[in-house]
Amino acid sequence: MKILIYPAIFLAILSSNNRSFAQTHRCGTDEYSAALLKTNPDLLKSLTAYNESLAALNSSDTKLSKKGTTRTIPVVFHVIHTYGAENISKAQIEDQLRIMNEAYQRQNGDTSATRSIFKGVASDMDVEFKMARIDPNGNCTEGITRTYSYLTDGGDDAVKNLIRWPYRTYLNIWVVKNIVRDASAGSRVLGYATLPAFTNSTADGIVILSDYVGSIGTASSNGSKGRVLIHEGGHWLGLYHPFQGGCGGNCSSSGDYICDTPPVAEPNFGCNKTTNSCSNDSPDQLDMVENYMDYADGICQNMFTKGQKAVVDNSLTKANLRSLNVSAANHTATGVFTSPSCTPIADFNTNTNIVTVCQGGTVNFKDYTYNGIVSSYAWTLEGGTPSTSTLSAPTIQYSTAGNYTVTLSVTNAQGTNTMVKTKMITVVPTQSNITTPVSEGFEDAQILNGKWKSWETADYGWKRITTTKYTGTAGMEAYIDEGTANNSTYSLVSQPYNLSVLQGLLPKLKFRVAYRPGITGNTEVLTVYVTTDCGQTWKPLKAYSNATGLGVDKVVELGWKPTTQAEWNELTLDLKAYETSKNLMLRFEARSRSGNSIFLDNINIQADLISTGQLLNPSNLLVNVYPNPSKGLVNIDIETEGKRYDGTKIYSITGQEIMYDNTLLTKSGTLMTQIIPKLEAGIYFAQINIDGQLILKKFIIIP
Ligand SMILES: [Ca+2]
Ligand SMILES: [Ca+2]
Ligand SMILES: [Zn+2]
Repeated sequence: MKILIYPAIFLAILSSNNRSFAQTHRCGTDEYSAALLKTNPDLLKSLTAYNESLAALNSSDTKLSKKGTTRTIPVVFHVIHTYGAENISKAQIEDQLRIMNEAYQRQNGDTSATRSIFKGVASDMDVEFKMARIDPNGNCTEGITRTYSYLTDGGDDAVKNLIRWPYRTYLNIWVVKNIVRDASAGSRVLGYATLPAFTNSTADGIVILSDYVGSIGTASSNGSKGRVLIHEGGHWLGLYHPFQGGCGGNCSSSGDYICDTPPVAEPNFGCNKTTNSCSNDSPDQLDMVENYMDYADGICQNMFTKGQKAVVDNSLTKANLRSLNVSAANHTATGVFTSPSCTPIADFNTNTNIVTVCQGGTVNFKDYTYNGIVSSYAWTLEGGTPSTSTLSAPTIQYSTAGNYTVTLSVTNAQGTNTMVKTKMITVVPTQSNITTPVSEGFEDAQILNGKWKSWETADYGWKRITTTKYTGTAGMEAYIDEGTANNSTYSLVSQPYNLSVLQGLLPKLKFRVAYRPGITGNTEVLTVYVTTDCGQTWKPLKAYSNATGLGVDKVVELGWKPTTQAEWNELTLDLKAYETSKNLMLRFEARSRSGNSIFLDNINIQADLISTGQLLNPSNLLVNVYPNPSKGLVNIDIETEGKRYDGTKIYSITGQEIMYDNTLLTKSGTLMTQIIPKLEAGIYFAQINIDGQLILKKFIIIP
């Protein structure tokens, strides 16, 4: 028997998938395998050797008809989440394990649905999957880890760097919200696996969508019935798709290269039991849509075959494939035949996942503890009322503005575990003491330690940098490169600002950005949001792409940084709708396209009433308004540095011009003093005009 399986099969499948199956859900294993081969040509040798080893296998070996020894595979589910629905329950994961074990031992409830033409080859695989009960550090585990990371939005293989357990010991299964391995619109990759021939210590295992794990919870309505992981498990154990090699008369060089599974021309979707996509197979059989390794609907799939079992047996008896995973020593190491009670692992968030609140508001905390039953909770809530709690889900009031740490300790008979979230809760003042106009140049090295916040603290995302800036010594970079997950987002959140002093003065947000796309036809996106309710809701003001001012539509090398001021754009947004807000916050959200960083600097909130000239940075020239507040006259000292003085306009808080004066009253060298006569009690702005440039100063007249 000569087998000819070469990487071309993966490439063929790739193009075939893109052509025919763009609108549906599918497995990403072929695409993934092709990508691995491309980046590591050495794998070809391993793949060829593996495929040739299949040649010795015989689907009709009589021992395949007998019940053999059950091979137990220790598994761990790594749930990668951002406290959303993708953080699936233990019950849903256990439901998946039950479904897998039934399928791999032909104990599934629908074996009777296997057509009589295939009943004779249907087979028990003698495989079971059991939760690891000892983790790599020797700690007690329930076989589920939970990791908070935005990579769940489409990190694909990047999630494997967040957490992995040794691959010869455990089958690693990463559960994610989204897999972006599907480049074609409309299709959704449900999962992908590493074939035994491609096994390596960093990538080995299965990635699966959270809402396709099991048949309950978030997977209850999609019809997959837990079959996706059965299918991916088949790949992990060495099985190919029945359409892998296409049609052919020789069963060992067509289809999945197994003789009791008819070759299939292209993946079968739905559940059409009359399909015969290959007519040159010998003997010519209908497509086995019941097979777990095709793409038919979950309700349609109900069988593996003896020939497939021969392949799995091969994988489970070779040390370079999967035999170490099912060894007795490994069962001891992973504790799969024990069922200890474990110390719980503390985990929590707010129940809305929102971590900002207005001064005086309340926060409801939610318990996400896992790995064991909790007998007692101990919360420490800095800045909160009450400041401690023994409830599982306390409601806490925060009355003073600031950033506060939350700590949860959980205990049972096995022990105590503690999670600390440093400065987790931001309490926003009702009225910010940061008045506008304001200019933020990110010069403060500590700016991200309590003033501004970078929501995602991963390798990627917003960082203060001194290697490039528009002015001063620092700016901000939303760090993105070719390794950043496509569509992952990173948010930079401002301090609250009191805009009300600019009421009537047409407040504007102006800021500098620098960006160049790293990939043709693909642009990162910067979206600016505002909130007037302390971050409970965010309103998008504008999403900037290359076409709308983010950068220049010229692809540059990856890793580009601006080196001159000319490479920065100034963008302006109208804030008139928010002019009464006393605690307006801004959010700059960078969306990755796996290309280049977005740079940000010089964020200004300022009045736009002044229509001519440029608002001077008040620190450039000495301007002193006094007394302020005043019961009568107001003096304005101006150090003109010899420049021309063009007078001062006074505006009311609502933006009406009250007076204009250009009479120099006193002068001493280059210092002049303008006197403003007594005005009615209220808030005013003095717009000082020096050599065509303008300075805005607020002053208050009290009765
Ligand atoms: Ca076959
Ligand atoms: Ca056929
Ligand atoms: Zn597949």
